[in-house]
Amino acid sequence: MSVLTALRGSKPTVPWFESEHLDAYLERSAFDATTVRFIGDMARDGVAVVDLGEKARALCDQAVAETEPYFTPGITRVQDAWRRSSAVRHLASWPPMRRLLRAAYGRDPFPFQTLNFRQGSQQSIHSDAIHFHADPERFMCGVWIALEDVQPGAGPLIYHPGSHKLPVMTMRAAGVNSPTPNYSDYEATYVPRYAEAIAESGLPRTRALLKKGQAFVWAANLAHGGSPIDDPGSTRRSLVVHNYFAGCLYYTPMYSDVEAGRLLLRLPPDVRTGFWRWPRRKGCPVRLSPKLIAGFLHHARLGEPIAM
Ligand SMILES: O=C(O)CCC(=O)C(=O)O
Repeated sequence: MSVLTALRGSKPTVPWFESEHLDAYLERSAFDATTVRFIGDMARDGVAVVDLGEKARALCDQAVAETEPYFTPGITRVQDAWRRSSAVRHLASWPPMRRLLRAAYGRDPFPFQTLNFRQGSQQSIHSDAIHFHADPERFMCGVWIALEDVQPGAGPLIYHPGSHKLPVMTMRAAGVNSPTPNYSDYEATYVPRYAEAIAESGLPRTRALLKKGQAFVWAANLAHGGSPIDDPGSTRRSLVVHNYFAGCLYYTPMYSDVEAGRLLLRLPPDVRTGFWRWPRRKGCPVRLSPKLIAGFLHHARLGEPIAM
């Protein structure tokens, strides 16, 4: 895409903060200092920390109260609590965050999934581009909100600044030779291969010790995960909001053969409205199989958060 085409108002095919035309975009946009800093942090590190303010901090307490009943023994995370918790829905749709994401990506963001954690997740290092991705690529981001101050022993989020610039690793690139990869392939092949690739990159690892009401935004391809919990019994209450952007194709790379063009498509809901955002390719709506639509409708009809 030429700089003129890129700046003329049509939807960008690369998020602005990852674009070679970023300087021209910033020059023409006259954003305030906070937005410029946010975009600069995303461009350099693939992450940015944003304080959501006092009203959001009050909502953090409400989100904890509204999700606590789901955390029965053995349950470590609750998916899509936004369907029942107004505090989770409000935090996931926080307008200042929406404005920052819109400025950094150049397309309208929409939150499509929430995850609540009570303790540290201890998840292996990964890029979200293996769980949720888009065409054009990289139009996805995570917003991790601290619902309480994160203590060093409570398994803080860990990440590798700058790793968003590495090539996106697909299942095939990780060494999975199957047209229909599955979760075992992810654990047995992707996770160790991805860890190797990050070690080979030499990028340092950092911990995110956030305060309640701060949000940690990561680019689609940022290497991140949960560190071990050193203080057993400690809580690390957090809300992760996964966002897509308007007018893209949405799919699950872990179950796709990206190189062969066989994508497991998604029909993501928009948390702000509860309605679906139909996937589009080059501006046109794509056809989804009736089976796929039925699966998503079934999940929506139940309307219950999933406790895992
Ligand atoms: O909260 C964490 O420890 C990790 C969350 C995460 O990796 C994710 O939601 O993709």
